[in-house]
Amino acid sequence: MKKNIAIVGATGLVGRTFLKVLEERNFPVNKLYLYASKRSAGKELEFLSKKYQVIELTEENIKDDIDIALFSAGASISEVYAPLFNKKGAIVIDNSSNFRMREDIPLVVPEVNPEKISDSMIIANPNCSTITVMPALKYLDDKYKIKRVVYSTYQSVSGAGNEALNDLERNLVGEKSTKFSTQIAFNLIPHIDKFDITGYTKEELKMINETRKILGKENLKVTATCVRVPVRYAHSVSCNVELENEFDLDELIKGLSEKEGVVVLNENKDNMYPMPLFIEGKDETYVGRIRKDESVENGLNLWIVADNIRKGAATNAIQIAEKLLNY
Ligand code: 11C
Repeated sequence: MKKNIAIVGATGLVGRTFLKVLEERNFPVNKLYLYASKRSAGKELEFLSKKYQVIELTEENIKDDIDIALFSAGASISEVYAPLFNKKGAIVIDNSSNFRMREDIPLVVPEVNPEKISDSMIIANPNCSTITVMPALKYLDDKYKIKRVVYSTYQSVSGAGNEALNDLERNLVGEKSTKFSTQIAFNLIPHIDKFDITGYTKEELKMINETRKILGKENLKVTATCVRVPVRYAHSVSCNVELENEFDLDELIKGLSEKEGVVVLNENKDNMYPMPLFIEGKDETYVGRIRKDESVENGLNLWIVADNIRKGAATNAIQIAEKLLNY
């Protein structure tokens, strides 16, 4: 049955990608309501060749016939508006960090823990860097039991939104950044989101905590260093993993290549490994450079890349909505 869909944050990078992905996947949309801030209200966006006017996000403007609301407007908007949409009967799939660690809210990657989709009125979409690694890590955990993970991320500027993409372009013609604190072109910034008192950034803590919640291993040893790189789209993650069980590398690679949501690109001799430039626009997670880490027992190194706006945000949320259709 067709659903009435709302998009909150419709004019942003993820908001616009929701529209594209809904179209591409032939999601059964009946009515479509597009919400954004006052500044964007009245703008027109296209869906299936029809123009829709953006509605200002206010409590009074929330329609009472919405089935599913896809949110990508930041944590403070989600905090206020998700319960208001719920009150009008809409299930919210939220891209922000606001509800992710709440015990009563499922945090879902559909290829990993679809069983967590319950009758909760809010379902949280994980952080894009976490989503990138989850399908591969879930396979490794199911088959060999993960003991410890070390993440080093290489995150594209689009993760910080449109203004950050503009910074990269500005820097390339010699102008200063306005979104980032410093130049991102020809540079790396080992600082994503705010620092907390431990010296970790919130992005790093999100990867640590969300990994534990999604894999259902609250005591998993996991650490992360998150770095912004001058790449437009797609986040890359170097993962060093210690497994409890011994593995045969060829068998492990074959098993990974059969995991839903994973594409193995691991032909070193042909320079076939995942690179962000070529993963942009794709909906799967790409895994390469798969090799043993001989410095520890049952150690493994992997390089994983996914489009942060698509699988890391819009596509994952819409895959959750697809699961709701059959729920
Ligand atoms: C980035 N991963 O690349 C962030 C963007 O918690 O949903 C997404 C932040 C979040 O800057």
